[in-house]
Amino acid sequence: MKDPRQIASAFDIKGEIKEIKPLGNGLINDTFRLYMDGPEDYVLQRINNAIFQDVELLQHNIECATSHIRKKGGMTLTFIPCKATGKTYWTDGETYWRVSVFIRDAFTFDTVNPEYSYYAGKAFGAFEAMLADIPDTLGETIPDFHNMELRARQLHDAVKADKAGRMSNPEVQAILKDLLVYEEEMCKAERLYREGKLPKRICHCDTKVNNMLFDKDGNILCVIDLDTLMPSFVFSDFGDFLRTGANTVAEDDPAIEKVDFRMDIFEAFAKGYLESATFLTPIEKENLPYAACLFPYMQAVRFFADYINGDTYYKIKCPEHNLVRTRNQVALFHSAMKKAAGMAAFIKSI
Ligand code: GN1
Ligand code: MG
Repeated sequence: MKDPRQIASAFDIKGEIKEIKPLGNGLINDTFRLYMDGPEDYVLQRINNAIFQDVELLQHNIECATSHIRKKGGMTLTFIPCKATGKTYWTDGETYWRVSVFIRDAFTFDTVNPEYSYYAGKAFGAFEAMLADIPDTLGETIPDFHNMELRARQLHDAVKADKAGRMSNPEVQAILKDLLVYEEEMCKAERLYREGKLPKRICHCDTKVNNMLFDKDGNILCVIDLDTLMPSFVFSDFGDFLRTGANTVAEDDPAIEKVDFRMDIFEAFAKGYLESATFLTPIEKENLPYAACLFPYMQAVRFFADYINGDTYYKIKCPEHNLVRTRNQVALFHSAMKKAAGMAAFIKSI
């Protein structure tokens, strides 16, 4: 890696850099905070271009979306152009970097209570509503990112190749068998789309709890981590928030007996979301409980395929990390499935 200080100075930033420290806990990009002697601090990020292969498209999506939100008076991220090219990223042909303004006095959370969950629902619904009339065409920064049929195929390919020799483990076989039972049911969104019954809209596609900035009073400042902003089903944003927000424990907690899908979080989030996502069609609305089950399932499939492939996608902190994550997400999926009827009843009631 090149010196972050040198890279940062390629951007049109104000003041001198006092210090650079790692920031956040994303699983894909490397993120740093630039402490400046000027009025603003910045966030410097190395974009993982093995995963985001079209950085030009990625930054195009982000620039269009942030300027559209800003025009509507919403708060959003501000990216700094590169001095030499005027583009919002810098590259030496190998690595890709970008800089945005650091938002001060903001907090992120890895867990939420029902009150914050309601605000989050409102914020993500409002985010989608603001982008509903964006005039630009946005592309898929990771093609078929939340396509369950593709994710299922990738799991089958991983199993067949067994690159890391992990398929001989009986537990791995048992998890596979369990996941396969639900595969067809979980691919419902793609079928509805092919039948012309389900639209794609501009979605955030990584609505983890910690991708939202709050102020000290609990007001939502803005939605961050816009890399996966792309056309998708609304299920992405609804389901992925609950995957992290409604789980009683973190997605990689090994204590799977503690995993439970929290209905209080579901109800608060759904209420907020339905208040601001007023554009939803009846099919989208009635499938929100499916979305709440789909995302733990899809994430289980993704972590599991990565484990079988020998951990090439997600950053890991221990050799079994992806297996631990898989167990956790499978448990969450089963908990959500048990509560799906209750979720449907709640959605109907509001
Ligand atoms: C990745 O990097 P991070 O933590 O924001 C992943 C998400 C997963 C998530 C699981 C581009 O997001 O899709 O849900 O890890 N992002 C990408 O924690 O694959
Ligand atoms: Mg993130």
